[in-house]
Amino acid sequence: MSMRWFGTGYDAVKLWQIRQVPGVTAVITTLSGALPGETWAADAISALKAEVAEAGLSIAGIESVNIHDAIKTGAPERDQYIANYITTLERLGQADIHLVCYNFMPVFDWTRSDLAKIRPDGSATFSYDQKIIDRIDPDEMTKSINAQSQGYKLAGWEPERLARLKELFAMYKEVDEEKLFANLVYFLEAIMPVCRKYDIHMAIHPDDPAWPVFGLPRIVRDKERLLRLMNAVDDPRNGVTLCTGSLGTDPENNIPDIIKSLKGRIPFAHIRNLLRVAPGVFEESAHLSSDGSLDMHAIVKALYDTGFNGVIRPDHGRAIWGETGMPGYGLYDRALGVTYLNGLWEAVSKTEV
Ligand code: DNO
Repeated sequence: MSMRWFGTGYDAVKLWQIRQVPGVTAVITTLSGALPGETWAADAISALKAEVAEAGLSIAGIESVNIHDAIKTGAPERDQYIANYITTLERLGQADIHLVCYNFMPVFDWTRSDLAKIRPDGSATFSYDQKIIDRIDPDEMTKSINAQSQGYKLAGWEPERLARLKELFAMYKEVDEEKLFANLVYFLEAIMPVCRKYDIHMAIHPDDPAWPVFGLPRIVRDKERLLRLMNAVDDPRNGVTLCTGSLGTDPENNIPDIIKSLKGRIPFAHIRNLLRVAPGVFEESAHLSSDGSLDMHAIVKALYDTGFNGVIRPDHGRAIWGETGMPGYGLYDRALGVTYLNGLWEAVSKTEV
């Protein structure tokens, strides 16, 4: 059981606080200042490791080592960026880090229309309404997300990269689903040797939400596409971050069934609930099954039944109890999520069949 931590200077939550959440022994972290495409310095990785160890925790994995758009679009300079990525993986492997989460979403990482929707209980949460997204352009959405970030750098929303939005969209003009898929396979094949050498499990994060946004292709969003990717590069180190909150946006996705079909290929799980309000409209609920649309017991049970032994973390939390901080990543609601997930895991593992 782990929690995500963005690093000193980037995260309002402190390592010592995470250390006190029952059952949490590790963090999922990243070099928050690194831009996609950069090679990570070995001493920066060791400093991060030492800081986490100093707090009595370990690094369970990296979320994320982000992928440069040249790799996603298959631009001529992709090989250079893949070489940089391989160097970063080598250095992570040498630092005894064996799990890397990444995504292959064009231009944007996760998308939401509101980062502080007030729920009936007064908590604030992330929400999404396709009608709102359809009314605004990508530039407006970027401005709106950054305006709601409370001064924090949000993962995937690097202002440096998104300042070049028009250029980014132009890069994807000729990239459809098939091309994006082929570029992903090209990337995975190129990095598999280093992953094998250091036993690094790559865990692709599903598209969030699980459908195309702003006309950009999305290829990691349902069972069929996930299995196609697993078969295309059939190595256990080509795996999936089972993110229930992302896959769960599409009511057609049966998550326990997806978990079963991905047996052995899920090194990392983000477990979170959401409430589907109407087609294309959802909000992030508390983790509890009864608060949202997903059956969290069935999800945890499917993980248990398939022998899941990877890293698990709660996902976004609502802002509760007056906490201020990075939207989605406060301490309180995520800690409640941990406790609930630990309870489910204990119950499932002690139930005789
Ligand atoms: C948002 C996160 C994503 C995720 C990336 C993985 O809160 O779920 O930013 O970390 O898509 O690369």
